[in-house]
Amino acid sequence: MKFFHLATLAAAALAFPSDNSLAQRKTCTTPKVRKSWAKATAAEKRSYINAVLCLPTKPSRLHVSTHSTLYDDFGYIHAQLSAPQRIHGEPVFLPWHRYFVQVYEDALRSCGYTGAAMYWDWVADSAAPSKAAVWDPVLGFGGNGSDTDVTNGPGKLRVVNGPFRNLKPTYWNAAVDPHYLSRDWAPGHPEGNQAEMIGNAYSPSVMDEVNSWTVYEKFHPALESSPHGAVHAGVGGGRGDMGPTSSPNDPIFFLHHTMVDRVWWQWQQREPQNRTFAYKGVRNDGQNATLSDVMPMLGLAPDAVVRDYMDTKGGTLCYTY
Ligand SMILES: *[C@@H]1O[C@H](CO)[C@@H](O)[C@H](O)[C@H]1NC(C)=O
Ligand SMILES: *[C@@H]1O[C@H](CO)[C@@H](O)[C@H](O)[C@H]1NC(C)=O
Ligand SMILES: *[C@@H]1O[C@H](CO)[C@@H](O)[C@H](O)[C@H]1NC(C)=O
Ligand SMILES: [Cu+2]
Repeated sequence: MKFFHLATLAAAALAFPSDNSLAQRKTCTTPKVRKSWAKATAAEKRSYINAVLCLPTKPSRLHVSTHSTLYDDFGYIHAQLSAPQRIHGEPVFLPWHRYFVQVYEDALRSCGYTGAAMYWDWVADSAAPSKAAVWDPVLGFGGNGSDTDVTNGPGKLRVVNGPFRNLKPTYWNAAVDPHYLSRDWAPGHPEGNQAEMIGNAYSPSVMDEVNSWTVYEKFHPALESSPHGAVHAGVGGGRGDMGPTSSPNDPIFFLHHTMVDRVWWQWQQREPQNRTFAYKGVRNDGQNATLSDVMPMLGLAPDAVVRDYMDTKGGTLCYTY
């Protein structure tokens, strides 16, 4: 926006939380622009993939298992924070995953990546998710797992193509269980009116319903349950890494969650004065959620306060879509 009406400024001042206390609010003058994978250049994709492949060469920040690396820290803490459940099924779902994606982007940067996080626009691909550019075997994440490859043993379908075919995550849920990256794309059931990879649950018409909610306490659960959950189930199936609580094992997790974040950001942008700091609902411990709630990151990064992750161009964040 080039200029602001006085009235808009006044409304923003009113909506801005009075107890905002972040010690040093940085100014965000040149936000990074997060792109769709399908629209990124080949050089950008290569650079992203190479940074992902560098993560397993970096030491774990958590040192909880002798096997694990910085790559594994993400699956590990996501699993730890999911049992008991502290990051899903409650209002913190959106800001916690926004923070988590940022921590990952910063980790990629420590591996030489200079771009921003990227997203998989699964709404655009919902009619034929298996054909999406993100699954490209050269400039993408590889495809469905194989049910003939036996290197993983039963129960996990190894991804045998693409740059991540030799990636070996350490955890499955919270247990040490080294295995090759796995996927089990849900097949369609035409007779049950279900599309391949459950694409019918993240179609444009489903998104219209999600986006029609005007308050956070309705919008958040609608986004988390159907589109978000269906992408996990559609990619992970019963025998893939996107299913269990260690789902950040699959590098597509971060493109999925950047898309979830983009849907939230677009919703916030529709009425920025009212929605940037809109945050409401009941926590899993029965208390009402507040902007002062703390988001745990278990040593991978500092714990953070929800308020500082509501505005993608304020607090510690500086990006847009
Ligand atoms: C993914 O692969 C598994 C194992 O071969 C198969 O059962 C499933 O139908 C495949 N999914 C899709 C959408 O092709
Ligand atoms: C914010 O919400 C109020 C009350 O629901 C509404 O009257 C107003 O139009 C909204 N402001 C903007 C900028 O949309
Ligand atoms: C949560 O807030 C509502 C009002 O919005 C109030 O009625 C309820 O008692 C609060 N619950 C708790 C546990 O504080
Ligand atoms: Cu999650």
